[in-house]
Amino acid sequence: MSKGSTDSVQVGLSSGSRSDQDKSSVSTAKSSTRGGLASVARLVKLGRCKKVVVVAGAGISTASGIPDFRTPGTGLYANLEKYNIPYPEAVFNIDYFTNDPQPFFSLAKALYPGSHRPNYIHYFIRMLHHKGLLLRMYTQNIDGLEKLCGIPDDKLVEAHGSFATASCHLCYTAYPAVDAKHAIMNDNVPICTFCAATVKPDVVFFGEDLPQKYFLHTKDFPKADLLVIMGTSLQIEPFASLVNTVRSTVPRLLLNRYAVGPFERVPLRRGDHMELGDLEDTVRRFAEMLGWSVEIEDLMRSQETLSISPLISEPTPKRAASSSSEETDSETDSKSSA
Ligand code: CNA
Repeated sequence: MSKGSTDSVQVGLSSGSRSDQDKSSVSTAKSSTRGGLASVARLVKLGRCKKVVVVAGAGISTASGIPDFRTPGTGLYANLEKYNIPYPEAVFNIDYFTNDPQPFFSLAKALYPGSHRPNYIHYFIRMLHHKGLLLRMYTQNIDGLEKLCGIPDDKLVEAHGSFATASCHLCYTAYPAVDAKHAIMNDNVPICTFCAATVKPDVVFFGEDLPQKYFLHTKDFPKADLLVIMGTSLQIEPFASLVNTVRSTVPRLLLNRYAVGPFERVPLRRGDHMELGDLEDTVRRFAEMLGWSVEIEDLMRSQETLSISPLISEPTPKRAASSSSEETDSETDSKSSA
């Protein structure tokens, strides 16, 4: 991962951007515009959407018990007093980290993959792949739940990095991720063996480059025939602007608690749809409309069996509700570097 060029993560629209709380009154009025979900479900059922791009954020993981950034009351930004930092974004600021890595390490302990399970929303996206409809998922999340639910590596762009690898924040020398995790979880600071600076998981901080894979977007977004945006406030650039790079005729569906980004516009752009409310409820209704509910439940059961089996050392893990298409899915999975 190259770092130091200009294409870096930064908080977009810092002046004039509104909090989720501010948005709630506006959004409620617009929630039923254009029949949202049903229109898009109809397009999918008609076979009009075969190259679906999903753009996601922290809101897809709140149902797994991981707080997002900006939800008033429960979001991490509302609960940062314990980290003793001057402003919320400091926790992901690389200069701040250089001086004091503790706030990030404290947060990392809570976010490290291992203590949370994927939820229905993750499996819905996996089902899109299973049906051969997922062109790519672009996630801002660093919790690793997309991989854990079985979305293969070649279908996934973790735009803000992950805890799967670690390196020195100064000289970028690679450091074993498992050793970094062990140190952080035990309140120690992992130290670079080359230059003795602090090691950090390869989560992208403000001011750092996005992973090379992120640039797949230049090919994917012009090809997409449906864009689904889920659980993000679209406040962080350059990620947020991706949603404006699909062709103008391509339907865009926002599933979120509040209207965000271009969906705050009144009237909505032709082809834009949104369904506002609790994301898991919405996704369950979407799955129902598509006739996928039973398959998703089966997929969840089989995947949970698979991922828990190694932990309990079952020699031959049994899979519930295996089907021929599931086999195809698994073949893809095995190619994944995850
Ligand atoms: P954000 O700014 O906190 O926005 C989340 C959005 O999701 C908000 O608009 C919420 O209203 C919405 N939302 C939350 N819960 C629900 C729900 N149950 N139903 C419907 N909508 C809901 O987070 P973004 O992802 O937009 O910001 C990008 C940051 C957040 C990335 O850099 C991440 O690394 C970072 N982050 C990631 C995680 C994670 O990996 N799970 C957790 C917290 C923050």
